[in-house]
Amino acid sequence: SLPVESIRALSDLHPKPASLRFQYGTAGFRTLASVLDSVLFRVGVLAGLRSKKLDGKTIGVMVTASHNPEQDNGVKLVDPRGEMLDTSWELHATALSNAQTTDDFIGELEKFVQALKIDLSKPARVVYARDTRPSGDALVSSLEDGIKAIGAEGRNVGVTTTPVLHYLVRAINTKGTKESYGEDSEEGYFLKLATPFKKLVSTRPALSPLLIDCANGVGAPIAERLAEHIGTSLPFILENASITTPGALNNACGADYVKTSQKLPPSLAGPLQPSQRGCSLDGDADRLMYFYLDEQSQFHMLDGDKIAALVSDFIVDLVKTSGLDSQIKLGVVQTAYANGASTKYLSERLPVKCVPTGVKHLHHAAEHYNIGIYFEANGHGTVLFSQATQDLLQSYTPSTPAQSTALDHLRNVNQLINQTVGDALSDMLLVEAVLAHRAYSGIEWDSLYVDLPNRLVKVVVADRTQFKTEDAERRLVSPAGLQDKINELVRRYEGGRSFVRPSGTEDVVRVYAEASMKSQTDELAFRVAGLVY
Ligand code: NG1
Ligand code: ZN
Repeated sequence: SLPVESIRALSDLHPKPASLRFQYGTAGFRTLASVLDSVLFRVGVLAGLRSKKLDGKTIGVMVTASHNPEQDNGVKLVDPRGEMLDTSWELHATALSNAQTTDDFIGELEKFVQALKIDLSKPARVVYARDTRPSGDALVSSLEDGIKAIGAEGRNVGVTTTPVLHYLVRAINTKGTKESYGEDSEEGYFLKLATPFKKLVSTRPALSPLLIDCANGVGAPIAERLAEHIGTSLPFILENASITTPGALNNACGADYVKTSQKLPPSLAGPLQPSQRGCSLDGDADRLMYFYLDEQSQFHMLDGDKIAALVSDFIVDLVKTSGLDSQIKLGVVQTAYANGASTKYLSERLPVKCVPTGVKHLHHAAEHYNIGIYFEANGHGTVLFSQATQDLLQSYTPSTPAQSTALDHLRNVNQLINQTVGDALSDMLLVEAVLAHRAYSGIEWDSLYVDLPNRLVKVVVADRTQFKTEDAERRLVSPAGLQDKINELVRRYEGGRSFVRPSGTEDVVRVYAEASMKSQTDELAFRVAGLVY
């Protein structure tokens, strides 16, 4: 039965603030750090129960608020294969976090254990980490109380990136099996990335130094250690690496700043030389944006869609050259936020599917291909190789030297990619390897297609739950009649496209617009926003 006494004693130390309602959304729980104490405690208990439900497999817990401001924090659970928490458990997490008193919490737990038939005699294991936020330490202590209350075994990884934690969960759970993912340590992670990267670029001319904007977050120390493993094959120049300066995290820097403002972070105006490649990580290093300044010092952004185009082309070519194109089916998954020009470019080359916002939707859709490539425009993405495809890559015997080389490259690409979740550092090495093979500079990569001007605006509304969508969020079904008005407006703009959806992470409605000309795009976005407001 439940260790009620231990849960009660510890739960009383972590009371839920009255009047607050929490929600496990697309990015877990995320809000002001100062109100998250009870949530962290309860997530600790829940992680233990999830582990028991899955026969003692290790569950991950990441304490981060990614690209959000420094005063925010958040927490999300990671399932045994390193993937996002199963959707059905999001509701359980929400329910448990909102129980008002300790008694309510224990009552909810008892109902829940019974309904899901959780065998409490099973062992429970939880591995956890946090980003660099000053609030992280105390929140981890609350989490540890929860892990202790349910009698689970905890392993603290300390301060690391979200993708490293996902990697560790998979590595721990596949240890000693044929699907082994590598050593279950940060060292194992560095080797997983560095070894195939060095092989991939070994036959290519040396890469010029890459400037990395670390968003003043946890990407900085992890990139610094990765650099030691990568050595001279790719020199890193780390910028915005001040992880102890109060208020610096994600402030006017990082991947979200670049994508949202479509500007170079002001701090990089000196360090970034014309023609040099630069990239930005977000606060937990799971998003990546590239950019460069041209000879006129004009800023050019290469977002998740451009990464998808670059990487897809490369993998399509390798599959073809290796002679495996009849056996390996590729596909790309995007959301409605993908630039229309990228969708057009990709659709001419391979199947493209559009799904609702949220990594879990992209990830699951990508699993339907032998090799599934997914990237959100904001720079979060990865490439999934099915187990059968990985087995095929191992067993296949090439019949020409060209096939053999392509096969080696494919194996290394497979190895280099963190397939559990979008990983800025893994994706960055992948991009660099492709650029080396293509002999592309930023300019050549950028010219694969020309982005349509686009604009994203937030609208604060009285009740965002009134906004309901269909067709992968591209059409509103509620409020009634609104979509017709949007269509009416869009028709008046050349190359116009616009859609409206409620955010899953903020209390706002987002309006996206695209058109052939910049001025028209802004006008369309603001007119649609006017309809919504
Ligand atoms: P919402 O707030 O639901 O739009 C945002 C991003 C998503 C995803 C999640 C999770 C945009 C427009 N939306 O979701 O792509 O990254 O956060 O972090 O970028
Ligand atoms: Zn992030």
